[in-house]
Amino acid sequence: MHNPPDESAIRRRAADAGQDHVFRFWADLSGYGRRRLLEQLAEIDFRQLGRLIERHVRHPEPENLPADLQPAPFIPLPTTDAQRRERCHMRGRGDRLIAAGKVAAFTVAGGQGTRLGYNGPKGAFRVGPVSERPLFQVFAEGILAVRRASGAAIPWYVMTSETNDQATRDFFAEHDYFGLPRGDVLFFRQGMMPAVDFKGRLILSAPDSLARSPDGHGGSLLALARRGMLADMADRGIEHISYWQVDNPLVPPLDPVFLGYHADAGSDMSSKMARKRDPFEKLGNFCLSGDRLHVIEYSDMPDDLAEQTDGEGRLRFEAGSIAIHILARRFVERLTAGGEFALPFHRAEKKIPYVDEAGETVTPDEPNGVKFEMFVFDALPLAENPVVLEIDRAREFSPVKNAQGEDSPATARRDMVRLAADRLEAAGVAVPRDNTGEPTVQVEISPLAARTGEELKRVCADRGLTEIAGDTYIGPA
Ligand code: UD2
Repeated sequence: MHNPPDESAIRRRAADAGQDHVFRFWADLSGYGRRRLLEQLAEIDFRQLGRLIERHVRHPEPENLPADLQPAPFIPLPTTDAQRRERCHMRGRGDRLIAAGKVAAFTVAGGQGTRLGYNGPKGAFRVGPVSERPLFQVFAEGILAVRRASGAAIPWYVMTSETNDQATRDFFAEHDYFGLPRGDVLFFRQGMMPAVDFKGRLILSAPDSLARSPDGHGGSLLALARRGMLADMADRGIEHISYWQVDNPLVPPLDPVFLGYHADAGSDMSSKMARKRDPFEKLGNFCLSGDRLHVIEYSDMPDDLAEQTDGEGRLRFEAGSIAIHILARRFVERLTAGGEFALPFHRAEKKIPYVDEAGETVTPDEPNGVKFEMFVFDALPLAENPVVLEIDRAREFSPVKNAQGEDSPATARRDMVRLAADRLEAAGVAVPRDNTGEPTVQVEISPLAARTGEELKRVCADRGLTEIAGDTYIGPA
């Protein structure tokens, strides 16, 4: 049980910070409402909030970009036999790490999924083009398939936030953890940050509640430490954390090649990259400043840099971040040990529902305030020996972000089908296509049926599958 919050101390702190307007409905609040408001205020670090308001609200300046930005080097997709042999060697190394039980899976799923407009945790979104498997099941099956192949227990850490924690836990419980051992799926909540208006005043979303939002995926590193997850990892002998976002159904949850490169370099934090489709694709940009690796978010990248090309007309800053990383557990421990957490907050102007003087909730049409978020890639400049590995986006990246258009359920399903069709053809199974090469049927493969090309060949032979006639899900036997 928590102790009841100390009303007078909290009121004093809020008043000292010039934020006592949040008590304006106090006389009308129930005991429950009063407690709720006090608990939310008790969590606020007013010193830090004051600094953020000064820096990002009272005297906002554009993001401080280093002046010497250069394109970051990366390990390209293999085109020579030597490069293919190297990837093969790294795969062996990564496979050994997985089999030795040194690798954990980690999904950040605390976001609010506002753009998709889906009501529920995004991981519950049914993305499977034929099976309608939810995103969480797609990941769970990927992990389960690696567990079976390697014989290793692979814990899966799932970061939620206050807004979706219970719904996420319930969803996993209802689905019996998708076949994973209950004790190897660990949920924990990230921190929340209060939002402020353009004068730097805390916003009430209800008479008894502050407008708050998750503190960004950068908050995941702090939450891993604060919620005891790093300690749990240490107990289990985990050394490397395979990190991805809940919105990407194509992600291989544990990629031995990537792990191999990461371990071989002695990297603190490694990243996957895809070549940007165009200068303004909504991907962070891998850059160097001095000898430090940075990701400059698309919205902060000056247009003239984004558009620069080399002598052959290729984008100079072509390396896009697809938000897949491996973190060394010890690196996260170092970043979060004592003192102040090193990652900066960024400012985002948002439309934030608020209560008016009459206590009615108003949803504004224009941004009316500022949210504060940390980004996980801001850990990269602090990382030693960071590796950036190019991947084939057709095989690994197709996020579900928007309800329609680019990066939507439709494009993610299309890319899942394309990948399955390519794999089936490589396994000798005919797939009907139209004259642009697009499959004319929906096909989907579960990694529990076939993880590798060899397995797919065998499964198709066993099931007597030589051609795909209609929509087909190759699921677990
Ligand atoms: C992110 C990257 C972008 C690119 C792209 C690839 C940022 C700022 N940009 O863009 O560079 O790599 O992804 O898909 O990250 N999340 C939390 N807690 C939070 C906020 C977000 O868990 O407080 C999770 C969220 O559930 C989702 C992921 O982080 O899994 C992405 O967040 P986003 O949708 O805000 O990032 P986006 O699409 O702008």
